[in-house]
Amino acid sequence: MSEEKFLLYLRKWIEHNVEHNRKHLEELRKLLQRVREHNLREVEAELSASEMFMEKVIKSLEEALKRLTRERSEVVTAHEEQMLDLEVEIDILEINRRLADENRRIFDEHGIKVIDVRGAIGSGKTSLIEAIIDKLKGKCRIGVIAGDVTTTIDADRIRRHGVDSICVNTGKECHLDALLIRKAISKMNLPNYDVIFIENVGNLICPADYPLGAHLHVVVVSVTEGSDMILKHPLIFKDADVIVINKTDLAEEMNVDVNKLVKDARRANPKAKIVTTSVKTGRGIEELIKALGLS
Ligand SMILES: Nc1nc2c(ncn2[C@@H]2O[C@H](COP(=O)(O)OP(=O)(O)OP(=O)(O)O)[C@@H](O)[C@H]2O)c(=O)[nH]1
Ligand SMILES: [Mg+2]
Repeated sequence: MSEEKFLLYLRKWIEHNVEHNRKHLEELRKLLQRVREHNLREVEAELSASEMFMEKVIKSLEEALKRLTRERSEVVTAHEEQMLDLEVEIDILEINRRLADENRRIFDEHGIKVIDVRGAIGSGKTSLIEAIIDKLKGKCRIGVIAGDVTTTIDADRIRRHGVDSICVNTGKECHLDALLIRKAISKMNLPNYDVIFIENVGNLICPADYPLGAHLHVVVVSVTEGSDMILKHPLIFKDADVIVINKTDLAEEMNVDVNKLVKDARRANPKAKIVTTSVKTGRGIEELIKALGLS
């Protein structure tokens, strides 16, 4: 096939597929509307993601068509692969943001306050949630979505306090995402809850890029991670509403200055409420409940 013929064939193929995908997208949107009317949340989550991927496919095909009409030297650049990676990542973050907005809408419809608990591995996220549950028993109806890489250990711990807990395993991912949360809430009877805690996967980097639709973000660090955890991971603290410095009972033993951690937290995010806690002694738990607006 001559180059001229190939280019003509390619153009036709792209045009055909743009049209074809547009029709499918239109059909999908109509079905999605009906899925929403029937309140099929888990199906809706998957179809919403498909809708966004199809939009992306159409956009890429249209872009390819545009590029076909330009000089070929402009089409290929030295940084093509990097740009592609970047574009894919930006798209995934955008898709996550849109799903997070939809999650927020669902939570708001049910009048549920949702708290995303982020923090370092082993810093005490589950322990703090357990302590809060015990204090608020009978005062508000709590549900927990417990994110973990593989096990159900945290969800099992929470259930032992008489509270429903949905376990979300991320496989090898270092953060929860809005689609996983949508799937989790589709398994919950939302009118049963006033507050839902989401325990994110233990990590101080990845969860910052993946909003879940929560109303409040808590970040937990503990003195056992040393004196510089906050300085080393400033980004995750930037959008925290509440910063918790936990395991203060071990500060002396660890030779860590809690006041220094408080100062670092204040510098990383001057607007956040900062609470120092010890689940072991009970220090700061009431203050934390107040900071979360749950008292
Ligand atoms: N001494 C002391 N130990 C604590 C405190 N809070 C939690 N721990 C202990 O620290 C360990 C880890 O606590 P978890 O609550 O499982 O921590 P986590 O952040 O949920 O851990 P991952 O979900 O694995 O990231 C457990 O052995 C807890 O008993 C505290 O304030 N003081
Ligand atoms: Mg945990």
